[in-house]
Amino acid sequence: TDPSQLKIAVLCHSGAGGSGVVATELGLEVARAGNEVHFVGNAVPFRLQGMGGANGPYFHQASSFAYALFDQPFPELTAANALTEVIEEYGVQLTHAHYAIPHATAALHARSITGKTRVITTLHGTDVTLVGAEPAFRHTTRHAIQQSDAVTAVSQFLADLTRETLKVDVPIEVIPNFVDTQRFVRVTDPTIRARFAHPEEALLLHVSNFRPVKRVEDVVEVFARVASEIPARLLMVGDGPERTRAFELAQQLGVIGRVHFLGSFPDVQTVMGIADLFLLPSNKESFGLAALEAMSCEVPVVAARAGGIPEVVEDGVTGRLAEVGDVDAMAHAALEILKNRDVYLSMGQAGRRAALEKFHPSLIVPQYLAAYRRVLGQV
Ligand code: GMT
Repeated sequence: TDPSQLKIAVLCHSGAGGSGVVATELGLEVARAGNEVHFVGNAVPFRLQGMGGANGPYFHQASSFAYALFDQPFPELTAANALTEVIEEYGVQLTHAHYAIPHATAALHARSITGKTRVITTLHGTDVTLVGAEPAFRHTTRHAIQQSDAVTAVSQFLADLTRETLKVDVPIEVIPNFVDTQRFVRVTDPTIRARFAHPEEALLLHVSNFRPVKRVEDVVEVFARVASEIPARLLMVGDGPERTRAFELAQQLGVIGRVHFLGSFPDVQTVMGIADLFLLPSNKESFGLAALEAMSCEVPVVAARAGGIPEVVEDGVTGRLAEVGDVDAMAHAALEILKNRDVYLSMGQAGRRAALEKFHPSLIVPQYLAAYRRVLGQV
C-alpha cells in the first residue's frame, strides 16, 4: 500500500440532514483522492446509498442488541464497538466524527479502547445550538469537543458560539460547507420544469428536514403573499415533524393547490436546478447547505438573517436577508427579485460565482485533508 494513503473512519448521522450530507460528500471526495474511507454506523448514510464501490467508501454496520434490562438502545456504545473493530482490522489512523453527540463521544471511546486512532470532530450546528445547549448534554458535548485531537466548525458564527456558550478553549478551525458545482447546475430542459409549473409561473422551493428550526410555516406564509400577486407554485422537498402543520397552513391560506409536498429524496439537484427562488427562513442555521446548493444552480435565495447564513448568502448580491419571522419582508424581497428579470438573473449568476469561487470542493476538501495530515503529525 501507498504510505501516503490515509485510512480514515467516518461517523455521521444517516438521515437526510446536512451533517450527514457533508460527511458523505467529503468521504466520497477523500476516497476519490486515493484514500481508504470506512463509514461506521447504524444505517447507510442518505447520500451514500448506491455510491460505494470496490475502492470504497466502505460501510460497516454497527450491531445492535435488545436486552430487557435496557429501556433504551445505546447507539454511542454500539458505534464505538463497531469502530473499534474497524480500527483494529483496517489500521484506521484517524476518525472523523461529524456532530458532537453521539459521534465524537463514540470516537473518543474507541480511541481510548484502542489507543490507536486520532479524532477530528466537525461541528455542524444543532449539535451546539440545540443539543449542546440542553442541560442534559452540556458536559458531554463540551468534553467531546475539548478532548478531540482537532475541531472544525462549518461557519465562523458556529465557532464563536461554541467558544462562548460551551466555554471551549481549544482551537476551532472554520471549514465551510462545499457544493459539487457539476451536479448542482441550472437544469435547462423545459420538460422537467413543466412537470411542476407552467412557464409563466414562478417556481419557489424549500428543501429541509422540516424540523421546528426551519420555520416551514414561514415558507408557506411567504409563498401565500407572493402567490397573491403573481402566478406561482411552491415545491416543498423533505420530510419531518413540521410537515403536517405546513400542509394545514397551506390549506388555511387557500394555496394548497399550488404547494406540492414531494417528500424526501437524495437527488435534490433536479428540483434545485429548475427553481426560481429558494426560501430558508430558519431561526437557527449554522451555515445553510441547501441555500448553497441552490446558489450553485443559479437560484437566488431569500433567507433569515440567522446564524451563519450571512456567511453564505450575501444580502443584495446572491439573495436577500430579512429578520427571523418577518414574512412580509421576505415576501417583499421575493417579489422584487421575481418581478425584475435583471435582478433575478444577476443574483442567480452571483450565486453560481460564489459557489465556484468560495465553496468549490477543490477549495474546501484540501482544507480537511490538511487538517487530517496535521492531526497525524504528517506536516
Ligand atoms: O439542518 C439541519 O437540521 C440538519 C443539520 C445536521 O446537523 O444534520 O444541518 C446542520 O449542518 C449542515 C451541514 O454542515 C449546515 O449546513 C446546516 O446549517 C446545519 N443546520 C442547522 O444549523 C440548523
